[in-house]
Amino acid sequence: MEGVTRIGVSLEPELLEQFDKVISKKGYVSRSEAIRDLVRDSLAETEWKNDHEYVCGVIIMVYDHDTTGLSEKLTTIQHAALQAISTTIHIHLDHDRCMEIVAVEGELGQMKKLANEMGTLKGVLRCKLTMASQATGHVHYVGVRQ
Ligand code: NI
Repeated sequence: MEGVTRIGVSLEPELLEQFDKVISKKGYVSRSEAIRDLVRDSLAETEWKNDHEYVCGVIIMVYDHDTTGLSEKLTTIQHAALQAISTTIHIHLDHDRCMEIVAVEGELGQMKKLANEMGTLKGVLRCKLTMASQATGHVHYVGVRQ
């Protein structure tokens, strides 16, 4: 491969065996590609430790829509964070549960606060913030905002 530097990595046999099992399950064709992805993830996560960093990502949330007042609370929180949210996708998972994918952009600290605010509400079963990338500093609106 052009433009790459080869490095040697020493691993204990057990660790290598576990690693090979995981990467084969994930469908990696080479150890190098799996290691490159791990390095990228690790670098990205380190970048995301600065709460003032401008980033974009998604909040994935699963909640029980029968919990009294929950849908209204989630809507109120999202309206209050209007500038940070570019779009929300709502999926009815089954009779009781809904999933929401909220695309967010802004300062990391704000994104964490928003995810935490929603994630700690009664009836929210899971709420996870995943950062995708550093962002340019403006939200790309989908559709017209009033
Ligand atoms: Ni629903």
